[in-house]
Amino acid sequence: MPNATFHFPPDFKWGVATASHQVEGHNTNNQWWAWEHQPGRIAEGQTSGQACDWWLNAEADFDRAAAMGLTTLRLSIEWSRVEVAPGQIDTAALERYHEMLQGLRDRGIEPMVTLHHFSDPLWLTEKGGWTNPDVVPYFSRYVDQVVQALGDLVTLWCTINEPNVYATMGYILGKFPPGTQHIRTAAIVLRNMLKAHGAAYRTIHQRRDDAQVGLAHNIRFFDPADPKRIRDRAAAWIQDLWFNRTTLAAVWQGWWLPPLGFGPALSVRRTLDWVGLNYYTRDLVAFDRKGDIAGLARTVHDETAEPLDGGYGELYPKGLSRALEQLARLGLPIHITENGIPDADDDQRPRALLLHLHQLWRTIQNNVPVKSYYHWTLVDNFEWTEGWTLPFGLIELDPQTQTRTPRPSSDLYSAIARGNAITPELLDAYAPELRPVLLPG
Ligand code: IFM
Repeated sequence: MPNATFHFPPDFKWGVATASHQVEGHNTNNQWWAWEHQPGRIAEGQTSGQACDWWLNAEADFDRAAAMGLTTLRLSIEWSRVEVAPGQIDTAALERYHEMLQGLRDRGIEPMVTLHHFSDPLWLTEKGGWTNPDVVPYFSRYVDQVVQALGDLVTLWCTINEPNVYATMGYILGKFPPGTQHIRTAAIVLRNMLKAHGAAYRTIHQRRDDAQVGLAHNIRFFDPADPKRIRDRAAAWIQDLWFNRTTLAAVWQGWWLPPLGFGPALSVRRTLDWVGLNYYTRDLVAFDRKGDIAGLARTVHDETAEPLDGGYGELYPKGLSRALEQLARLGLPIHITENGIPDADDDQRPRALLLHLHQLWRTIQNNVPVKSYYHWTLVDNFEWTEGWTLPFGLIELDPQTQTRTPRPSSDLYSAIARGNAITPELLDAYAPELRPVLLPG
């Protein structure tokens, strides 16, 4: 099939994903702002500052998304703006979010709203953050306020972004606030996040019959560095259990897996109307008692694979179809809530985008019900511990001047979204080396 076009389903949606702290600017009332201002926490001592200026002018980027032909956009609500102190709601902040969501609707863009994406109000941190079991009712109380205020404009709700990443980075690797390295605390945090998800699921449905509620789960593959070494296989299995399996076992099967516990998780069972996949890369795992992964292992990379910039991992598009096939077993609609790579000069992104979307197309042909794809991200934004050094945007941003410069990938993505297909012409124009790979013969 040397000239085949890969068509996506007629109702498929194309979008981009963002998060409040990464784009809004001046989120001074959360734990990330405090963390950024401690010496040595962020690459090159950078801070989020004005970020992408969305609090004042998200609409300019909504115009860009609409001009690209995108039909959906995922953003998050900043808890620390909405609930400035325990139980104290800032109605002006909710009004601003309402205005932003109306702005998306007016441009023909359906919003997906995330309720928690890594940032916590400082008052919550002072109460122990997600280690405190009271976080479950606190989160529901905040969610209830948001759904009352914004529910007329939102159907797609994402309760929590990547609970596994939040718990791993903040409580095992110590790279995110609060910088803890303690597995038992990480397990408490993840368990509380999943309970909070379950409670929020019910809260949202109590307010809105039309709501479709899910969470964004990051799947990362942990394959043994040497499949013949039983200790590599065991170390990979443990990482896979912790990172990939515990979350869905709880919120879908209704079962706590170690180290979260062992036994029924009835309060959170079946609390998904859809499942979100954030997919980026995979690790090869070598058993190593002196390794940086909890004294269990170290990560190595496939020497034949293309490395991603900034040590972000390896280019592994096949992982997208592997992850989707795993999620398909849940029997739920799937949204790809994030996928992208860091690439300042855009020399890798067009190829990576085409390879990932080809894997997506193949998976959809096998009747896996994927409904939408959200590229991470529209405009370079504040990449947490990596600051501004890992640019994921289709559009380049100079955070000092707020100048935006579209990268070639933004035209490619726009053409795919508008045509709802990958055509041979796009392959030839953006990654001719892929033609023999994707269109052999
Ligand atoms: O920027 C992050 C996002 O906040 C969560 N998922 C991964 C992205 C890229 O690292």
